[in-house]
Amino acid sequence: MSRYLDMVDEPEHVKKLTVPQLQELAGEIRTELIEGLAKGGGHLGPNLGVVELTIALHKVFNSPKDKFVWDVSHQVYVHKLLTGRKKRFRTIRQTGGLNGFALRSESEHDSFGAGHAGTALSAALGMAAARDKRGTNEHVVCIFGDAALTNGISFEAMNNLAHTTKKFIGILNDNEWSIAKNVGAISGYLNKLITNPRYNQLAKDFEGFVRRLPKGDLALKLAHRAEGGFKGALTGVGLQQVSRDAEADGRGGYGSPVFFEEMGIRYLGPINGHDLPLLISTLEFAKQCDHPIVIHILTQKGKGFEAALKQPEKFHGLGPYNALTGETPTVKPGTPPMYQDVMGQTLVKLCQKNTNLVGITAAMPTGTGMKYLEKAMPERYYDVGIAEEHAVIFAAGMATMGYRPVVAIYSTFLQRAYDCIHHDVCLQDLPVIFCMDRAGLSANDGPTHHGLFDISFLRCFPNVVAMAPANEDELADMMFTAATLNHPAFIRYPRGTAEGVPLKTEPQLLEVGRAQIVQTFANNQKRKVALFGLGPMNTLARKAAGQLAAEGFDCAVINPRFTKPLDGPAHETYGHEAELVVTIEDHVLMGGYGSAVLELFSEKNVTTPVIRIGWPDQFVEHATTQDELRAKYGLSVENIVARVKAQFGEAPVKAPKLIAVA
Ligand SMILES: Cc1ncc(C[n+]2csc(CCOP(=O)(O)OP(=O)(O)O)c2C)c(N)n1
Repeated sequence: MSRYLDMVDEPEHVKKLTVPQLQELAGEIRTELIEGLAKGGGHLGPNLGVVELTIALHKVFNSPKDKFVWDVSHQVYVHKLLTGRKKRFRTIRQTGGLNGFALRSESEHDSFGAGHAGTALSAALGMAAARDKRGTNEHVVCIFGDAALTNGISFEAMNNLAHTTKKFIGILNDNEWSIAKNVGAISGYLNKLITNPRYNQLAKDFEGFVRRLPKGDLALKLAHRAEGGFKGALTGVGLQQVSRDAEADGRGGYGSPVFFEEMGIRYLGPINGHDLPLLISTLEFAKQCDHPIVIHILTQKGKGFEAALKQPEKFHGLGPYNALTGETPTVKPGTPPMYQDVMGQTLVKLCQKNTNLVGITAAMPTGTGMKYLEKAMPERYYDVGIAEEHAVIFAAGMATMGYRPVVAIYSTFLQRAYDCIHHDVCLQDLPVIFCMDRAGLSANDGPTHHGLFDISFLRCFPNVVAMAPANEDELADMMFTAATLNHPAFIRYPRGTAEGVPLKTEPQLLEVGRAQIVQTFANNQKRKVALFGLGPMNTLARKAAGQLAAEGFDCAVINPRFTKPLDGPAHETYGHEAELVVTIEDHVLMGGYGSAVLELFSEKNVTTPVIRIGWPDQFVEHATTQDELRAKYGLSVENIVARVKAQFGEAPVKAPKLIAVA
């Protein structure tokens, strides 16, 4: 039997279907999501939750003229299916395939790119302001989650909203989950709002109202009731209710929409976000509003897939799984641990001995490994929500009171807190320890998630101690060392499994600014090459050294450990002794570790040629695996060997693509 999904490829096809047909389409889309993502993984749970919403949006609005702005945009898979990308859907997050987020260059229907949380309200408001300025009439619809709402930028936008435009539609997609369970006062507030019996009654009245209207009548009725009618009643009830409910429970009342209303934003809801006819009617209503409006919809993350409903955190974003049972492959025995787990378990150990240590995460307890501390010592653990700037300044505050906060944030999300690192931590020289997970390539998430810039943006700040462990054991040593420092300390380590080296029972103190000489020159009269491999790239350096030795080179291998302060003597000595220096880093070349080496060489008059291996001056795309991108961009043993040989005038055995220095 043919499916509606087979007939639907563009928004105009959605518009042609009746509501019952669209309801069937919703089921088919869920099946496509569950089956289509099983092989490569992706953000299954969030997308299963927005199926009806996305269909309703395309039924009611006219994309790309009307603009949809999705916060984080990990929930745009259904939107991709309905906007001409259905045939390529199963390539999502794979090499050459669709990106896992909204991407302006991918489709005219992706009006704003994202991957980081909290940007949608500002971007959408900017679009609305531009529309008003140029005098056109398109709608701007901003879809943001209950966790995205906790982000500071969202509030900055709301503060600015009502006096910037009169025409703005916000959709608060509330599923009560961030990646983990949503935390904090806003989440508590939304919960109060949902459970407030009075407001629920109001939502029901509204549902009844829109449902009773015959098709086509809605706009007319609403136009007639524009000021004194239903909308006014909503506001009135909301405002009145505050004082009454404050008396009722003595704590400031049940939730009331007064928060939004006081911001000048009309609040509507909460309504069932899986009720397609109701969504369609409500969006039609919103279209007529002459006032900024927020529609609060309640959805279920993982709706339609039992396994995802049971484990919303796991199914927020995951790798391959069984499309029937939701089971994921078991980890093969002997697989090295994940860096994030080593960080979390080490932190617990360190906390047991050092009572000044505390852990802070910005809504990523599992991704960063902070969950271990949460479980072991909940009183030493803080989840501040999706609020990286706050996390950093909060840590700075704790540091002034004698604590050693360990802030674990992905490298890419830490960019959000750049000024806080400068102004609140480094300038005051506070001993905050930053564990920067996902530093380096984050292959299938793509450019929004690659953590390729932190060495550059950190090493220009005074007081910084910046490190990169070559393996998991060294990560533990660096965390231990950082806890003894009286300066801001940054440790960068990559996504995924570690190197598989044994962990010492007790971490060891490292000398700050001292590199590790992994292999010194043999002094065997062969051509001397010094390979400086930073972090896990040291494995590449060692492998390249092995191959080069077989081809007539005398190689030294150095593990720099510190990008700031650099080990001046080690770099100088090996720089002078070698005929060629190679630096290798999982970071952009511009301003990175190799650049720091060049600066040092320039100061110390080391004139030996330097080949820098790293990422070029461009945003690197997504791919199925890290290895594919590394091979493409020359972060491979093969390319290192070829470039060394080319430097000495030897043709490479095979000709890999040589990457020019940025
Ligand atoms: C600045 C930033 N910090 C952290 C993240 C990681 N992250 C991605 S989605 C997400 C949760 C979003 O929750 P919500 O906004 O409620 O949307 P839902 O997934 O529930 O639909 C988080 C924390 C991010 N993308 N950006």
